[in-house]
Amino acid sequence: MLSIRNVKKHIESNRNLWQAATIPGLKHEESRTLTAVSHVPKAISSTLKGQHIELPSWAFGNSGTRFKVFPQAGVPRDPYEKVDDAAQVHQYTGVAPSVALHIPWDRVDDYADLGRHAAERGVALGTINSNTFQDNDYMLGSVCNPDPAIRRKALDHLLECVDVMDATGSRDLKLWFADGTNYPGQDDLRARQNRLAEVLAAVYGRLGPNQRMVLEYKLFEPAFYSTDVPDWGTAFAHCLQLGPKAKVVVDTGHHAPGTNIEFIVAFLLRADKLGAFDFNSRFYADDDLMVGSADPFQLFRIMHEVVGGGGLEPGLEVAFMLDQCHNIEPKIPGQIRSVMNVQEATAKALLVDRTALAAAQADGDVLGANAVLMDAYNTDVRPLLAGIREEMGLDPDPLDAYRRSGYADLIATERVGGAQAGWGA
Ligand code: RM4
Ligand code: MN
Repeated sequence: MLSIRNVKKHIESNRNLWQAATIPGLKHEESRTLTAVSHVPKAISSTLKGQHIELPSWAFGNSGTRFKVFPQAGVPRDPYEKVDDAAQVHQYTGVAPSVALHIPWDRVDDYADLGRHAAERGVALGTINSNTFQDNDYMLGSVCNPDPAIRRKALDHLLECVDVMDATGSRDLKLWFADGTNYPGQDDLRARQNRLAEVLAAVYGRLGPNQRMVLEYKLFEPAFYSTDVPDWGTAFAHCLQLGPKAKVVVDTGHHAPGTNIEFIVAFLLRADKLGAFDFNSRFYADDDLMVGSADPFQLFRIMHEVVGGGGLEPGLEVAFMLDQCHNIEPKIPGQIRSVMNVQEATAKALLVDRTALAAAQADGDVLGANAVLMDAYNTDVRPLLAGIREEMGLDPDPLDAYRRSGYADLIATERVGGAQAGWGA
């Protein structure tokens, strides 16, 4: 068992050095020696080494708000170049070995060829994201639209996505529906649920034995009055009715302010219905900022529930994905930073002394239990992760290694001409 005690002992014995680390000018190398990998149990370091964080292809394309998209130099022009950029993130972090595609943004003639290209770069194609929100026909909804012909069109797109999964070998189809209404009375809320259930059942029936569908909910936007899959309860109820191959996606930006997301995570894990995360940060609504940037404590609390619920164990098959947009920051370093933020939250969650926590909880020791959690959260795990990277043959500082590689200049010089990718290509 850990660990936090050992780490604490170690911190104690290095108190002087530890304090010195806060003095400006101390070299990275010196502070890195503070919490060495040797101070945590093997099980923790091997879990961290085996972590799998999936990257979204669209994070590498141009994005912005409805007011302005600021293009960046070197942005990919096609899915092949998006895969190249995603592979950079994996090259320097070692824990981002797959990239999710968005159809039709990432439509190619030959998916097997794109898969080979990814494999050559050391990554795999991951989750297939459907898109039923950008066609003129979908103004009043896609799978919940009152017009059966439009529902059929949406269903055909979802079935096409499963064809893509067959070609790419992807396990998961991610469904997010922009469906909803803007005005009371605009449509029949119950009828829309029936339409949704009907389409979901048709897609579910098309899934192969090793394929799953993961259903994402979102409180509002683009619809402002009612949304057809607005919360985890609605997604959970549909998934429960569909069967074991249907699970819920928790996008961390898709809740009302103040929602206890870790409770949702704990609940879904307990019910074996947590399929995936879409990680990002929000201050206000669905901001799609870098995960762990707005509220690292919340991310830790989520990862604490993941660890407690066995969500990091391979058998549970929870997909950890990023769903972000880098509107003003460079995209590849933005993804690297995000992966590191998830790693840090995971490491802290793994450091929680669960035996001490359980004992304090059983004793009704409110402050003691809280202290166990806070001890783990307040541990600086950066030296530990740097050491783990070194053991994996990586540079301990992924962002600096990427910067030194010159890749950003290379793509800015080489990727001239053509249309830069964005939401729509
Ligand atoms: C949605 C949702 C989906 C993502 C799209 C681009 O808000 O989060 O996961 O595919 O945005
Ligand atoms: Mn999402």
